[in-house]
Amino acid sequence: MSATTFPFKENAYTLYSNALCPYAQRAVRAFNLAKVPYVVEEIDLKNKPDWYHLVNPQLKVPALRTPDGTILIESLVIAEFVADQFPESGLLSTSATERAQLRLFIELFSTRISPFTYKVMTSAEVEDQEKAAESLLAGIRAANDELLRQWERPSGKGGPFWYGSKFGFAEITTVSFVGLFVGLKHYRGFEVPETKEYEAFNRWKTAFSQHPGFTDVKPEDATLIEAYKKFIPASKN
Ligand SMILES: N[C@@H](CCC(=O)N[C@@H](CS)C(=O)NCC(=O)O)C(=O)O
Repeated sequence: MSATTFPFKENAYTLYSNALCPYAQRAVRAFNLAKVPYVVEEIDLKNKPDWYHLVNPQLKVPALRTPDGTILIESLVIAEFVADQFPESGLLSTSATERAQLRLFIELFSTRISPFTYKVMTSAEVEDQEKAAESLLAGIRAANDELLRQWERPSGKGGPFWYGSKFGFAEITTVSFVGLFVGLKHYRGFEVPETKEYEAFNRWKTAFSQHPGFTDVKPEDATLIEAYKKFIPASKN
């Protein structure tokens, strides 16, 4: 018989999540940094509970049930909801211009960084891996240049985070994808060069890598490497 109800905590935020999912980590970081209490319902992606379609018909994590029973899906939607619902957290600017500028940075990760991160891992042929790595580096250089532009703006305050000294919405929505680079290094020997054109990106990465907003949620490197095995084609492994 199919499920007719699903677990949630009354009068609380219930986050359906998976600790290894870089998208779900956006939602977790948003709640942690906004200092809003929530409960996690950990979803085993290899063996999803039969009730999960009632929460998210797309069967993906993250999903959120708010105290009034509203269900939200999609990591960016959830992270933005948390920032907007708790404006005192200061996670996201209320200026339309500043939000648009930040949106472009997030978009860069969605279109020019994370797809190629996965492609470097999933490509079987070395030639395809190298092509994907070139595209990935171009995306990282674009992010580098966006950081430089932002740090010149009043809201950038010279860095090292998007909003100066504050680990905020830019980091909440992007750092888990840089976290995937652990797999790239292990399986493909890929590293971001230490040259001038990557200097701002590396400065940003060094800063967020030491911040609890990143470290409190990041799984152990060995756990990530094991999890990313699934992306590496067996014949070339
Ligand atoms: N666009 C979605 C992507 C979420 C996503 O792809 N989550 C993965 C895990 S990282 C998932 O739940 N996949 C379903 C599965 O593994 O069956 C978001 O931003 O929330």
